[in-house]
Formats: sequence, C-alpha cells, structure tokens
Amino acid sequence: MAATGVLDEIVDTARYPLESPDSVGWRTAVDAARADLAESGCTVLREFIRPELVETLRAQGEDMAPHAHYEVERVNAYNIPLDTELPQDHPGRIVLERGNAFVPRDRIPVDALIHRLYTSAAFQRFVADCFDLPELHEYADPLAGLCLNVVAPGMSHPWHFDTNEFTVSMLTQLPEAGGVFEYCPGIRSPHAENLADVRDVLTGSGERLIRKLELRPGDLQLFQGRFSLHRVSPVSGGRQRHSAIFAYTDRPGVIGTVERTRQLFGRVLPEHVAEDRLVRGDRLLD
Ligand SMILES: O=C(O)CCC(=O)C(=O)O
Ligand SMILES: [Fe+2]
Repeated sequence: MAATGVLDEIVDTARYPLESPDSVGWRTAVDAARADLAESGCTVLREFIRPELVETLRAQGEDMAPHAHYEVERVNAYNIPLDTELPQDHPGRIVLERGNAFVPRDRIPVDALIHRLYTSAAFQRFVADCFDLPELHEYADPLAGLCLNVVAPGMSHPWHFDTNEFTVSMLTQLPEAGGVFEYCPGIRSPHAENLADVRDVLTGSGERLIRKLELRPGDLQLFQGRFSLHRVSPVSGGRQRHSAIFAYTDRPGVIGTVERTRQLFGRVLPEHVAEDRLVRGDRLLD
C-alpha cells in the first residue's frame, strides 16, 4: 500500500484515517463534516496536515507565488461580463475589484504537498464522503484544477459565488492582518438567487448574513461556494495570504470556459477553446 504510506506522512491519519474507510475514526470525521456542511455549507478539518510539515507547506507556497497571474480586475459577484443587461437594482451591477492572483496548476510542482494531496485517490474518496457524494473527479482543467490563491497586502478577493459546487481549500500562509474568509451560508439556492440579501452584503448592510472563519495553515476547508456568497477580506501588513484551491467536480472531464479562464489566468490553452461547451447542472448566473 505505497500510496497510503505517502499520504500518512502528510496527513494526521490518527485523526483523519484516510486509509480506513470502515473505521470509527473515519465515520466520526465524516459525520462531523457532514453536519457542518448541512448547517452552513462549510466545514474546517483542523490540523489536517501534520504540524511538522506546516512550515514546508508555507515555504512551498511562497516558492510558487511569484508564478501567479497578477492583474487587478473589475468584476461582479457572479463573474459574468460587466455589460450584461440587468435590472437597475440587480446586485450583478455592483462592480468590485478582484485583486487576488492565482498560480495555475501547470506552475505547481507535482511533488508539492498540495499536489500530492489533490491527486491522492484516498484523499478524494474521503472528501467525497464528507460531501456525501459517491465520488469526486479532479477538474480536468489544466490551469484551474489546482491553484494557489495569492492575496497580497492591500488586495482582497471580493464577494463572489463559485462556479464549482464543491470547493476544497487549505490556507498555506497567514497574512499579518486581515485576509479573513467571510461567507453567507446558503444565501442563494438552485432555485432562487435571493438578490435582495446579496445586494445587502455587497453594499455593506448585510452584517447579519456574514460569518467569519478563523483558519490556520494546514487546516482543510470544505465549502459549497456556489450557494454561499464569500470573500477574502482585504489583507494588510507585510505578508501575502496564500491558500491552495483543490477543485473537484462530481463528473469527469469538466473544463473552464474561455471567458472565465482568461479572467483568472490571463491566458487560455487549446483545451479551453475546444471544450468551451460546458453544460451546467442548474440555471444560476455564470
Ligand atoms: O482563498 C480562499 O480562501 C478562498 C478562495 C475562493 O473563494 C476561490 O478561489 O473561489
Ligand atoms: Fe470562491
């Protein structure tokens, strides 16, 4: 069981027994994650990475951060074109500055801890069970499947919904101040955009809807970001905030659209052009 042995070096398997799907420990961890997800669309598996590797995790992120695509961009919470025709009071008309930058998958070394986790079958099976899914697949996208999200001082990752229904992420470096993950559990559903509440959050009067998460490097976060508006608040101090984004889908072969890929990475690959016919499972914006 070589693959299991490798994972065992990285993950605190006493607490998260990824190699033993039938164990009490597995059930306990998965049940706790499912309860949180049902309640708020978010759960944090504390100290997922072994404490002695947290500095390696941080240093590897720091090494890859210069490969991020830096370009402050004007966006809206739905990541649809700013000239989309919308009613006067639609929150999609509110323009935000996206100042975070992504290191794409093709710039992340295959032996980096985050890459080893992302591609591990045992890890994928465990995460799928937490989401109560029969299986998960790596995003087939050569850039967006695995990213390091870099938020530099003075920047933020503004309020948005994810295209992906399931997001798995891990903070690898804390900023000195700010950079808090904030989210509005279930503010929309597959059947309702709930524009009034979204507008309240975007205009600063939605405090009642917002939760703030205290993350530490090495914690694993599972999140249903398609229905929960969320952001990383502005970072301050002298240190960037880094988080790994592990993108999975419930069906194989999913690739991002040309539009979204160019927005995030500043370039597209032939795969994006060829596959620009993604069929979504719902009719929400983006
Ligand atoms: O970096 C984070 O913690 C959140 C990132 C995020 O929301 C995203 O990449 O969609
Ligand atoms: Fe997101």
